[in-house]
Amino acid sequence: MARKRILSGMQPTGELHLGNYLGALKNWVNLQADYDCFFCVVDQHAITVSYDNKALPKLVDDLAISYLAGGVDPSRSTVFVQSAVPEHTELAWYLATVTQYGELGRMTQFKDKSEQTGAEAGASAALFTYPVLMAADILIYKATHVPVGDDQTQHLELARNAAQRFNSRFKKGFFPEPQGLYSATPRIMGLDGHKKMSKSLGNHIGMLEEPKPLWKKLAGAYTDPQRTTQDEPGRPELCNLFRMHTALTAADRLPVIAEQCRSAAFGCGHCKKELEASLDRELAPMRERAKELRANPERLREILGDGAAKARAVARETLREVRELMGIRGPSL
Ligand code: AQP
Repeated sequence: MARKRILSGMQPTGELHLGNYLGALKNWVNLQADYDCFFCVVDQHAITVSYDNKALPKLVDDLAISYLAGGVDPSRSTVFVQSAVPEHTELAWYLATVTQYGELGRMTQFKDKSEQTGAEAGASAALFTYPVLMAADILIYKATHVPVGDDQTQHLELARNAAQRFNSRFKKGFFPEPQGLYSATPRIMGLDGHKKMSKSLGNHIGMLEEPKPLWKKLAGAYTDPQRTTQDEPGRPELCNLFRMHTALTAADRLPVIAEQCRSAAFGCGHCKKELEASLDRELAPMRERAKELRANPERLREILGDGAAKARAVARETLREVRELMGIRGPSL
């Protein structure tokens, strides 16, 4: 039986942070053993809000380097850039015909992002239809599973609805209804504790951050708001840093750290020092791999070129079938 297929992507909007890594990328790496994986850099999503066109190409390369440095293995997974496979945008148009305007209006990410960039009415139509392109990214590979953080749950539901409607209108069972695959830490909060960790909010620790700035940020990070002094007991189950420990620190240390917090045996500074050590164990090899990849741009071009060729072969075939089902002539007819 064919292996189940995964598609996931991230936007080249800045350095990856611990939320992206613990919520999604670490999960991608683990899933490579059991799934046929497609991982893309979604550059066409990044242009839905104001962006720097001169900086974008480098951001795309940096993000691909982060995928590879984080453990995505191009000999097992297909790694590519979204715009290298133009079939995504054509399928998005077809899926827009089976997506409801009201559904798009309910997307909370559209509301959040349009607020961040000004008024909703001034937001681009591309930001509004972003989830349709995301549905196309997934369905063009007939992916069965999508590993993401929990902020993507609503978008994924829209992709499932589009698949269902397309199938019931044109061909039963044509698209799988993609399911989310969530890591054990599907939501990492920002250093300020108020919103999810986000590249654009500047409340993050970079995945490839050097030890000194990393510690500076960690030292100032928000923990349990009720614990204002070291003598007060903490609530690890509500603390963002304990959540990070669960993904990064040895399992036998977790009950010990939790108890030290609850009993106020140690303060948050102590807990942060142990987290710093866990982070360094995990991130130091990634920083090394990223340096090697940055020094070898030809290798990156080769990986992305091979990935795009593999992805395109699959995408072309899906699109050929879609056009045929929908009665669209397309370029080859
Ligand atoms: N804080 C988070 N906790 C857990 N998972 C997260 N993800 C993002 N933030 C967190 C997951 O990372 C993947 C890539 O996200 P994206 O690049 O598509 O954009 P995003 O979700 O909008 O991430 P950012 O950092 O918030 O980017 P900006 O600020 O540019 O919009 C997704 O799987 C997401 O769930």
